[in-house]
Amino acid sequence: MNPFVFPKHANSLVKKYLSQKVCKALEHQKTDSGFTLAKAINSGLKNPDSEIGIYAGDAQSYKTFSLIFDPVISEYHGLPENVKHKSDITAFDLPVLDPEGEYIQATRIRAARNLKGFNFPCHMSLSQRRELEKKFLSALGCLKGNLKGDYYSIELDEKKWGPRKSKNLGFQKGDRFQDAAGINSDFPKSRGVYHSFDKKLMVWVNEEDHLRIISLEETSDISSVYNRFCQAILALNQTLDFAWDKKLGNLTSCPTNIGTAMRAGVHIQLEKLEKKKDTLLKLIKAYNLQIRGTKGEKTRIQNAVFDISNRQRLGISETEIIKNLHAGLLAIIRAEKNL
Ligand code: CIR
Repeated sequence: MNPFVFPKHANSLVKKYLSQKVCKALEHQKTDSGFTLAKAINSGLKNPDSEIGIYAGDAQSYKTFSLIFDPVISEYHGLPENVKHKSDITAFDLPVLDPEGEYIQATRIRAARNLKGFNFPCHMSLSQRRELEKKFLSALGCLKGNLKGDYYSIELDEKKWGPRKSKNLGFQKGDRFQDAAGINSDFPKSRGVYHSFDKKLMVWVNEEDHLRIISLEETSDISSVYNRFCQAILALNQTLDFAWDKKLGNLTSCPTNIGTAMRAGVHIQLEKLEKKKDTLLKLIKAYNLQIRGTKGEKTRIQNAVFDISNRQRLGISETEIIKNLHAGLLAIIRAEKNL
């Protein structure tokens, strides 16, 4: 008998692929750091509306529990199981999409990174988080030029102002999916945000992944945002050794983020296409993009402002993602203008 009982109406990928046979093969397995199948799938067990429902507790989870991770990855990323990942983080120029700012309000690129040899955030003790925070403080302190900035500890900020008044700088405590996975443990201890003095580079420390590196601007200049992103990643690569796999690319807590671990997107106001959802969805599909709510994942669309970003992160390079996003947004803006 399968010892894990998923909610009746759950429709997650983990429920779909955790057959009795797979369960039997994995239920007593552990990674070297002690991560188990029960911990990996707790989020899917507790949240009937999980789409995926599984998190990795360390880099080795992807190998130890490959019988469940591989089919989930294959279905989510829509790729054959034996695909090899490729990376290309090279700055280049593209025409500005919406120079008058009629549609695009902001552009943001983020990537997740986890340090090689350390447990991932759903499987970390406070002392491990403290050790990482120290390492990251020193690595971030080496950033130069336009990337130079300050680190704000959420822990100290909340101590001073209380959780409600803490500025948090966009860093939120994880949602109930992340909570059930264990990502929120000891929050807000050892959590923090680095931001460059011009506020165009942010780095979240000890969130869903060890690092979330974010380049952002309130413009539609994708090249400028991407070029800063490349600069930051390449600079951090000099001092930090990130968890990487030949086949899966960057290894992340959530299997939806592996590969480039990158989400590049815009906030775009599409008043006409909002009333022509079919046309918008066709374009989204054609360019392999995805729509999220105005305030992030699993939120509503407000004032016709869509968060549009790349859907594919595995088996495609960072540079290809940017070119594809640019082409897709051009087509979407053209369709909005023609309506
Ligand atoms: C879930 O399983 O639904 C959540 N843990 C979120 C998964 C990542 N989000 C996404 O693919 N849109």
